Amino acid sequence: MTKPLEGIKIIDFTHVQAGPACTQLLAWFGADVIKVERPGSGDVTRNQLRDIPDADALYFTMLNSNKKSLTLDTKKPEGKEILEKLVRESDVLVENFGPGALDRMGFSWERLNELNPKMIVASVKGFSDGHHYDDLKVYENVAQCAGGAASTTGFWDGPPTISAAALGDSNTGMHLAIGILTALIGRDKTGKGQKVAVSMQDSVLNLCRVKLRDQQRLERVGYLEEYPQYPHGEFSDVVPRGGNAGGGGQPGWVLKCKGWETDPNAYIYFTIQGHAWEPICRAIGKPEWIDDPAYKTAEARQPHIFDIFGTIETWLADKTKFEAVDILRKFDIPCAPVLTMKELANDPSLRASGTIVEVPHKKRGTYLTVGSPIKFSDLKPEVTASPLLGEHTDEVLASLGYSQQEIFNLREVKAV
Ligand code: CAO
Repeated sequence: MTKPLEGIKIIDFTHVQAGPACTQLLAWFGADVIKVERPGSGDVTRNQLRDIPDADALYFTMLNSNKKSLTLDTKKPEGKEILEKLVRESDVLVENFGPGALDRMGFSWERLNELNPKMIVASVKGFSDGHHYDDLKVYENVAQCAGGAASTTGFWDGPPTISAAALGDSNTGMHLAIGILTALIGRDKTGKGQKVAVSMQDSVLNLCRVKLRDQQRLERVGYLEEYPQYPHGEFSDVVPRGGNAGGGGQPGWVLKCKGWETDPNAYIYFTIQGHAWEPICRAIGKPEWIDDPAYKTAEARQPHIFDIFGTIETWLADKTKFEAVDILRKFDIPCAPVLTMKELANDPSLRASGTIVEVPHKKRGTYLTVGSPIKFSDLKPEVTASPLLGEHTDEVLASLGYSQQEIFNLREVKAV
């Protein structure tokens, strides 16, 4: 089967997580992704949080599958010459260096565009160009704070809280992938490449748009009826942290199930969907609530919503999270068990769908990773191992016309 991105050549000048997540996705869909790494050390994540001595860390292997690795010192003249050759014959260059690093290396957008006017140059930075913080280096949690996620996550009586989900890193990489694919389609029409830039702050904010919605509602009416602070607590003039409250119009909360005293994940998420009130009452054995004016409407329920959740917890007390969901699903109630990483890793449905995959690796043996979350009818993305440092240096240089002797000489001066 021909993969949709086959024939698209990508110079992957990325490191850590935001950039590599983007190029990995494109590699799964068939692009020829050549990761350019500094000789001797490579992407810093190869060494970070190692669990096996002398083998690439999972941090690296889980973000760099399906790629080739070329070692190149792009600060040396020989390295620059090789990069220029690659640029001339590539479709995309992706980078997420600190601000100005690519310019200092001598590869500004203008220079790259001069070398190959058809090439798309895609960048991740912490803040967008021209932003008053655009000189800052940024990691995941910094972006979550700058993009509005931290101030709105957690409990009202605790500090701003970081989400475990990589809203700053992988999320930004996904935005960049959409930008690259859009620019490739644009190039088919115009014949021209362009610069695609995504900032981590903007990408986090894009996912926090319901909180910007809430800021405007708060300013207009002075309260947010779906937050636990309503109606008994106080609102200030900024969107508060709402704990586990539902973000839309449906109240919800994390509720204890059987075993919660000893198992920190014996919980389900329960949603009180307005039109599902009758089935909820039937499911939890409270048919008398169906027509009770104190319970019948969402407005009537809101002032004592936590008492209602308390009653549901009493009903849940003798049911595991899985048993509870198996009952509630029959009543069409939106809910799910709170799943641990161990449960997800062993989930037969996720294995069958290719969302969790086992990948054989030359040095590590087999490791687990997350496969493509996007499913196609005509493409089954296959995940192959991440490359060893410099594994494809000879192959890539030979394809650029370098002889064995020339490659030997480049190694002698540590340019590759
Ligand atoms: N050959 C020679 N030099 C190389 C090279 C190569 N193959 N690859 C990288 N370098 C050089 C760069 O040119 C740069 O040199 P100068 O600073 O002297 O110009 C240097 O390595 C360091 O690059 P950096 O600033 O990107 O690295 P850092 O470790 O100091 O910062 C990070 C890391 C992530 C904070 C920064 O890259 C950044 O802010 N990136 C943009 C935002 C981003 O993507 N963050 C998410 C990372 S995932 O959490």
